[in-house]
Amino acid sequence: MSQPVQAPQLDRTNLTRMEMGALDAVVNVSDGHARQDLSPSQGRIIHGLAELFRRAAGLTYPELDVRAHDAFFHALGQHASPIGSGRILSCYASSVAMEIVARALADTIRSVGLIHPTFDNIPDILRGSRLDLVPLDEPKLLGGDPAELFVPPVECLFITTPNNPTGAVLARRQLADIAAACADRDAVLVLDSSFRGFDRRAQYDHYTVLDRSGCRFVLIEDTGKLWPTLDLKAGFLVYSRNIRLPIAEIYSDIMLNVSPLILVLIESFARDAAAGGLETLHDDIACNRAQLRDALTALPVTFPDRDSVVSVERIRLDADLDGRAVTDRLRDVGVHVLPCGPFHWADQAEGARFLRIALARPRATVNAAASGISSVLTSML
Ligand code: EGV
Repeated sequence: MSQPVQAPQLDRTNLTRMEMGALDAVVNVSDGHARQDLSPSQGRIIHGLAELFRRAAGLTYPELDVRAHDAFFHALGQHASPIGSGRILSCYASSVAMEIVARALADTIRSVGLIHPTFDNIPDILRGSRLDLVPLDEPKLLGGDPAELFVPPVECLFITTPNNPTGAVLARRQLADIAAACADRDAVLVLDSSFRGFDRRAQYDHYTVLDRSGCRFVLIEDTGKLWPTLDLKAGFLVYSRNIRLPIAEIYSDIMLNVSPLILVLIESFARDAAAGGLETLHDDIACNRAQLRDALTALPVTFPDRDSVVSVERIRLDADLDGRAVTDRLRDVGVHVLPCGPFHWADQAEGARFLRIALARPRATVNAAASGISSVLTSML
């Protein structure tokens, strides 16, 4: 007799769908978007929004685009970025930039070495363009011999730095060595630096290092993680002169321009960041991180990313608890966090004991999350 067959459904849950489920939560420390309060000087920028709108309407798009690039890249130490060259393409979001890069890579490239773990929409986007992925373990990537990254052979390396969720940063020396290894092999080096604004150690001038190496490179930069602008943001897709990939062509399949209003907003927030706003942001994230760690000291958890200063924090469950089970129980009490399994896109079990907590939130939200985590863990032990 035939049974009604439960479709052997692949688990299509991904991190973003969990984040969507948290958008109406009482305590949402799920997504990595910037949801903290505006600082006083940021509040003044927003207060002047009508004037910004007039300025955006009165200048040409290329002018506004270059002004936003100039303010943003210089604020984050990227002084040798190709501002004004036409090789910085503004996108609605860094994920849109990534989709464009993936499609361009697929023109001539099959195999991509991708940092492991990392946020799961990156492997999903790359696989969407039928690229074959080889996991590159973060410690090996950030501290090992670059030659080993090409065993098995890959034609492209994709590295998120600072990484999400670990906050680990690719140091200048290692970047130079990896870029040289790519140049030797004519491989493309793609960096996703969406979280660099949080970490001074990631703000050395990457473009100087990459230009010197002569490698083919793509950088994806992001304004979206830093400032609480209600997701008014842009991703910037930057590429080397020698890229030999149809990036500009595919960009034009997807994008004409971003909103001029968003460009003037980015310019204003970037100038504020350069004039002390970045330090304020770093202090606020550090304070939220310290509050979270302090609130959980009595529990059997550890914080594996001791040096991380990005706007997310991993928690390791040292008791015999599954991250997914803890996430579910937390959701029942209105606290939304991410389980880390899906970040380990090639081996989810590796992430089973970790949770990720977003820190770009008002202090009260982080404190509420900490007390929810504390009581749920206590009840599960
Ligand atoms: C993070 C959400 C997308 C992503 C969030 C993120 N996913 N764009 N499909 O923006 O760390 O929570 O990167």
